Amino acid sequence: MQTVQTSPIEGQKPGTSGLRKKTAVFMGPHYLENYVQSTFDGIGGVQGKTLVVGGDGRFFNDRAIQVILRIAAANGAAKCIVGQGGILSTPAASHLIRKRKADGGLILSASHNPGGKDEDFGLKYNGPNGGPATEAVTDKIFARTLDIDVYKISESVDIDIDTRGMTSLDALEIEVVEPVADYQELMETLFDFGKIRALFAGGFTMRFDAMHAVTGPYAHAILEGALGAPKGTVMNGTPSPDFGGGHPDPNPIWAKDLMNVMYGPDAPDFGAASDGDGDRNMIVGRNAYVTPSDSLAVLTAKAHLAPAYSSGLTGVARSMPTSRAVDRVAESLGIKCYETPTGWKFFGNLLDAGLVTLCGEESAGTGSDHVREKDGLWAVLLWLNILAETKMSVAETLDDLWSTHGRCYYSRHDYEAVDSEKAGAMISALRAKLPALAGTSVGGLTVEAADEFAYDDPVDQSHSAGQGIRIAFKGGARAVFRLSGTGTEGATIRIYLEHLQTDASKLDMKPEDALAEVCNAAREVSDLTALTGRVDPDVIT
Ligand code: VG1
Ligand code: CO
Repeated sequence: MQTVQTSPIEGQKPGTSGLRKKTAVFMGPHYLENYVQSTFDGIGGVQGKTLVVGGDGRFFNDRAIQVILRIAAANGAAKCIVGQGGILSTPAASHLIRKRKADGGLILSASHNPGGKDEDFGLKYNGPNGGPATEAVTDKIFARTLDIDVYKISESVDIDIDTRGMTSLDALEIEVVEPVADYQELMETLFDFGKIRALFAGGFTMRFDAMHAVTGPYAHAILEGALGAPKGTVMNGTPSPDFGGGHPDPNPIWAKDLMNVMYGPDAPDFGAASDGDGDRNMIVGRNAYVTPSDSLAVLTAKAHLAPAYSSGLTGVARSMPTSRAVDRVAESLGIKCYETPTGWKFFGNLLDAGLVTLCGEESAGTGSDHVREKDGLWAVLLWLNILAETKMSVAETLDDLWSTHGRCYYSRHDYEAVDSEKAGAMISALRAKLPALAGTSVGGLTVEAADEFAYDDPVDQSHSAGQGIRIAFKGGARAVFRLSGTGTEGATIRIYLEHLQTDASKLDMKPEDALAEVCNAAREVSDLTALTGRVDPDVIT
């Protein structure tokens, strides 16, 4: 064992779970070591603890795991449970932490960000409930990154993480486990696999785009294996360290292969995609893209058709920028809908306390109380279970939602790699305007209410301020502004646009037309172009 003198590292933003940086930064001298030691120090040490370790297989995943194991050994950890080949999807890691009653886990991923030597890498700590660390814990880790002076590391040769079974490193016990089996077993307890198998046997067709990322092996085993979908149902199903050179981000822009199939001449009945680490999902029917916000609303309305949720939902939650479609469904079901800040960690307490069963975010994350992360394949299986019961198409399912509850037209505009100072200045200027906005007219719309979202956790009473600016307009439109916490270059400004339409004759508009007014109003009120020099967004989802 070696004790290495080191100095503080720069990089983690306060309030964010884990760290995302260019891979080269993580590979720099002592950087990863410092962050792993800071994490261990921040959680009160790992002496005698059991940790789950795995990642999405991106470039540097395997090397980073070797470093983590050596630091865990030197810090006295009792055991590490590692996915074979270093692979674990984020939801599978969450499940394994819970199933094995581990003290936590380290997940290696930069999620939907591209991977490779010149792209992104990431590492985050999840707690004993299987979910992202709470702000109290991430604050301690962050504080430690600022004053770390030594790390401890074992001087061992590489451990074989490609072969299942038990091995050891000094006094650290290492168990290498098959990454899919436990997760698949959990899915079989939640859904009616027989019904879904019968759906496929009856000719229902599907494409699942794993985007060259971690869900490939899971989707092959579950969809084509256990559920009997024909070979070829899973596309881009072999994980690669650079995700085939693409962005493993399941949205209509980056999941182009799938969108082409679903809007092409021989479109299958159902399409879905998942991201780098398998926690996000995109759902699309034949010629029918489902916004993540609408997907959450549909799942809330129909979850009772799947065995795990047959007795109904205790409540639901959505992140603040997510559309209010789910609120309307929750109201009709007579259950509470919580509004939380962006980021899965805010759902953890609500799920642990049994206050909600389902939750979701506009950024293609949906999940339930079965784990403490969002779960891409879980959402796909719940959709399949629902369609197997209703025998409706995706388009019919959406029409049903909109005709019953109205339609929340929705879109997110991202402005990436904006100069951080300019982005900060834009938000500050907008914040300063808020008190005088109500009643004024912007871009032809009248402001009804404007504030900066803050959250009081109903379970632990913690207070989170500065969670995004929201402006509601008369007539059902809303614009939300916030800065991304996950970007790795400059600042990313996110503008979320929404328009609730309940007029039955206006449920069939093009989203960009339905949102044109609120889009103009948002640009005007924020002075976006004058303050940042930007006109058009880099990504529209
Ligand atoms: C983005 C999304 C947010 C999501 C987060 C992590 O954060 O907007 O909804 O929880 O990514 O997703 P931000 O701060 O960049 O807007 V992923 O799939 O890491 O796990
Ligand atoms: Co992800």
